[in-house]
Formats: sequence, C-alpha cells, structure tokens
Amino acid sequence: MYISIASLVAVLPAIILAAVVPPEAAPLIQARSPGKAIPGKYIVKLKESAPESALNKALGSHKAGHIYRAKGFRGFASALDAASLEAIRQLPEVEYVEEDAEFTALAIVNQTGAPWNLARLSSHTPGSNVYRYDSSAGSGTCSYILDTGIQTSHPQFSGRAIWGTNLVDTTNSDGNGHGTAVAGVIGATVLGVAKLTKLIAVKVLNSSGSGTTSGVIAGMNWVAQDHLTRQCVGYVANLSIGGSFSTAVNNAAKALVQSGVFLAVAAGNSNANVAGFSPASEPLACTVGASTVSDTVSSASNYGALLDIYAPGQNILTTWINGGTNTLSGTSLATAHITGLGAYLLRVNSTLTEEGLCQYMRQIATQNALTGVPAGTSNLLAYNGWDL
Ligand SMILES: *[C@@H]1O[C@H](CO)[C@@H](O)[C@H](O)[C@H]1NC(C)=O
Ligand SMILES: *[C@@H]1O[C@H](CO)[C@@H](O)[C@H](O)[C@H]1NC(C)=O
Ligand SMILES: *[C@@H]1O[C@H](CO)[C@@H](O)[C@H](O)[C@H]1NC(C)=O
Ligand SMILES: *[C@@H]1O[C@H](CO)[C@@H](O)[C@H](O)[C@H]1NC(C)=O
Ligand SMILES: [Ca+2]
Repeated sequence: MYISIASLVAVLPAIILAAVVPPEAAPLIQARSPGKAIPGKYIVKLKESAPESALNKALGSHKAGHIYRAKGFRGFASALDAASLEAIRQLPEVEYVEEDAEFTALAIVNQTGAPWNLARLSSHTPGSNVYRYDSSAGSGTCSYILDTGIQTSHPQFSGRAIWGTNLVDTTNSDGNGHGTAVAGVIGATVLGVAKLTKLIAVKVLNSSGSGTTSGVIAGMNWVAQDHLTRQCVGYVANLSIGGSFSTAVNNAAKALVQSGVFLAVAAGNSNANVAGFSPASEPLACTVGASTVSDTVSSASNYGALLDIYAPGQNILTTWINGGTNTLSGTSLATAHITGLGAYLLRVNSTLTEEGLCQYMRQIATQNALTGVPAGTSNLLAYNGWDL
C-alpha cells in the first residue's frame, strides 16, 4: 500500500489522542445528490464552534482542491487516502466528512402519456397526462415491500426486484398479485413513481392475501435489521396491511421508523377514523389515504387527525403477476405512491432524512385540492416538487 508522508503526519496526532480519550469519529456522509460519488475525494466541514486555527490543523499538508473560509462553512475539499480520511474524522473540530460528487444539473424527464396517478404527483392541477420527475428516479435507494411477494422477473422491474425474505411459506413467488401491484406503483419502469429504486420482497402474506399479526411484526423486524447490512442512499418500506388497533403492531412500526426506515402505511378502506387501525394509527408512520381521478376522497378511505397525506388510489394501472398489467383501487395503492415518492425524494434531495420525510411531503403537498375531505383531516395531496 502506498502511504504518503502527508498522511503519516496527519495520522500521528490522532493516534496519540486516541490513547487518552476514546475518539468518536465524525460521520462520513455518502454522496446522495444527483450524480456519482468521486472515489477518494471528500469535503471536510468543521464545526461552527471550531477556532479559525482548526482549518490549518485539519488541512495539515493535504493538497486542498478548495478551501472554505466562510464563517458558517469552514473546511476544505481534498483527495484523501483511507488513513488520512480516518485521521481527519478523529479530529474533534471536524463536524462531518462528505463524499464529493460529480454534480449534474437536474435533468427533468417528461413522461408523456403517463397514467393519471403518476401525472397527478407532478402537477398542482388535475387533468395532466405528463409525469415530470428528476432523472435520478430513486436510483441507489432500497424499497421494501411487505406483502404477498413480488414477481421479480416481471419485465417492468428490469432486474431491480430481488427476494428479501419469506416469512409465510417456502414458495418464493407472488401467488396473489397484490405485492407485485404495489411494487409496480413504487418502482416499475413505465408505471412506477421511482423508476430506478431497488425493490426487495418481504413476503408476509400468503397467496390468499392472508397473514398473521405475528408474521407482519416479524417482517418489520426483519427490515429493521436487514437495512443495516445494505449500502443504499435511502430506505423506504410499504406496509398496507390493515387491521384493527394493535399496540404490538404500532410498536413494531415505530421501531422500524426509529431504525431509520421511512414507512408508509395504508389508512385502510373502512370509511372510519384511522385511530382504530394499526399500523395506520402509529404517529411515526406516514399514513396515506386515497384520492380519485376527479380529486375527491375515495369513499372507503379512512380519515382523521392521524392521516398524513392523500395520494391517488383509484383505477391505478400497475404491474401484475401474468407479466402484464392490472387496474386496482384502494388505500394500498395510494400508499405505494408515497413509498415510491419517499425513495425518489431521498435520492433527489440529500438533506432529507427518513425521519423528516413525511413532514417534508406534507410541506410540499398540493393544498386544498380535494373535495370530500372529512373535518379534522388534512387536505394534502402528494406532490413530487420537481419544480422546486
Ligand atoms: C420537460 O418539461 C419542462 C416543463 O415544461 C421543461 O422545462 C423541460 O425542458 C422539459 N424537458 C424535456 C427534456 O423536454
Ligand atoms: C393463507 O393464510 C390463511 C390464514 O393463515 C389461511 O386460512 C389460508 O388457508 C392460507 N391460504 C393458503 C393458500 O395457504
Ligand atoms: C404496500 O402497499 C400496498 C398498497 O397499499 C398494500 O396493499 C400492501 O399491503 C402494502 N404492503 C405493506 C407491507 O404494507
Ligand atoms: C431539500 O429538503 C430541505 C429539507 O430537508 C428543504 O428545505 C429544501 O428546500 C429541499 N431542497 C429542494 C431543492 O427541494
Ligand atoms: Ca404520521
């Protein structure tokens, strides 16, 4: 291995320091903005509390491509080998190190002749048939689909759908269709919201579409563990399994969100308050109601203060287990839009976190577009913010 003098000099103080106080390394942030990470190049940001002298200390003898001296943003950009990177992360004055990335100007894709539901996500007014989205399209993100499985070989998944785990039987396929339909709205090449996300099947429902509470909890638990082993730029999960209120289901959903996964859940199709359903009533989940092509609330959609956002959920054209397509309705389909939108936004905006995502979606949503919204429920329709 090639070790430069510069990196040895930089490593030395950190080793001495480490002997005294166990070091807490500054976080290394992956490049997330549109574009590719540039191998071996980093942006080092100092803490605001760091004295001016800290800049020279951190810089050492590294050859900086840029030096940032603004009061609110002190640091530098430089090529760093692994040892230097580690040494810099150990400096107490360093707030974080981020991978440098090749930045491409946002390229908006206009998908013409798009199904109404995709077009609705990128237009503040109804009637459009163009779906506008950034070309990053959720690439690098991982979407978990807790459902009946996925027909991973479907041509519209272009090899992006994989098997995660099967918690109901030994048949690693979707014998029902529901999971494949949900996966299609999230990430099918033509019919999906986030056309480049990776789709991971977590089978918790059998071919009759039935499962158990314990099985669904096991599925959420599996995702909470599994995502820690993957290198994705964002993690989202879709759970449209409706049931009456269950403390255990709500707690499992909460734990999944707290582990760092954005979780969209269906409000349910009982025309009742979501407070009586799980996991729809878990506040940390992003709870989704269904809207129609004429911008009314679907008559069966649940409602209430715990409903976060509406998304299209009627006559949704999506992938089906015959390798073709099918048209379905319900809050499950609406949920899949929010899962896909989550993957899309985590890729397109590097400052977003899984935790803050639902609130951000509410902030950029189209307001007061829907009729028939019950009193006490937010009149917010999902929007992808392509023009922000
Ligand atoms: C897509 O539509 C937007 C808005 O009309 C426009 O600014 C952009 O140039 C279009 N992009 C392409 C590639 O046609
Ligand atoms: C699916 O699960 C339900 C409930 O556990 C069960 O009643 C049903 O027989 C199962 N169906 C199949 C095809 O295994
Ligand atoms: C994902 O969303 C679809 C649509 O709501 C739903 O049918 C499915 O059950 C959801 N999966 C999970 C695990 O919630
Ligand atoms: C990215 O997300 C942040 C919130 O984390 C928001 O303030 C900002 O406006 C977003 N940027 C764009 C370009 O949408
Ligand atoms: Ca919520």
